[in-house]
Amino acid sequence: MRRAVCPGSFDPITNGHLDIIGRASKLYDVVHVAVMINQSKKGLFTVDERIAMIREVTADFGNVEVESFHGLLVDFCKQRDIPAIVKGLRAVSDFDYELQMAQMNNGLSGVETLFVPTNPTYSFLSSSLVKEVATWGGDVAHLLPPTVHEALVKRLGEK
Ligand code: COD
Repeated sequence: MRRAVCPGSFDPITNGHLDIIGRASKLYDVVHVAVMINQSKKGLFTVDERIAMIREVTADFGNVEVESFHGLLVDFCKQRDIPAIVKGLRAVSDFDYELQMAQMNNGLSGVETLFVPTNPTYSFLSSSLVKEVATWGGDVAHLLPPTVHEALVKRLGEK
């Protein structure tokens, strides 16, 4: 069984994330989506809310498992016998940090990182930018799955 993991904060999942997860799901038998818990970063959505949104929007892929993890990504991989991390690369600016993490993770445990070039439609897209634009009333509906967009508008309205 070929397994890979797509890790991230997913606060919330965007069409850019979804594109990478969908493409990974065609290459691997099982794709684990790991919502990595960073206690120093207060999210707009709780980890459970993020997991529920990701499960809903990846259900049609048929081979995606979603869970959270508190700790090192390499330990998530070790515990589930996952040999590969799949990451999207948006621009050269992503590369420096992603390369560092890939080399650190490989040095720690031998896990490989595979980079998938982003769909150019989403090359400028990040969860933080979407939240910022939506906070000021900008239209981000085309950048998120519809149910995620609905949840974002509702959450920002509560603030
Ligand atoms: N197009 C394509 N891919 C995208 C896009 C887009 N528009 N947006 C995001 N992605 C991909 C990227 O591969 C990105 O890395 C991933 O989705 C997740 O993005 P985010 O923004 O949700 O998550 P980040 O960048 O906050 O995630 C960082 C991790 C949680 C993966 C990292 O910090 C980590 O592995 N932490 C666990 C602790 C650990 O092991 N630390 C040591 C690392 S060496």
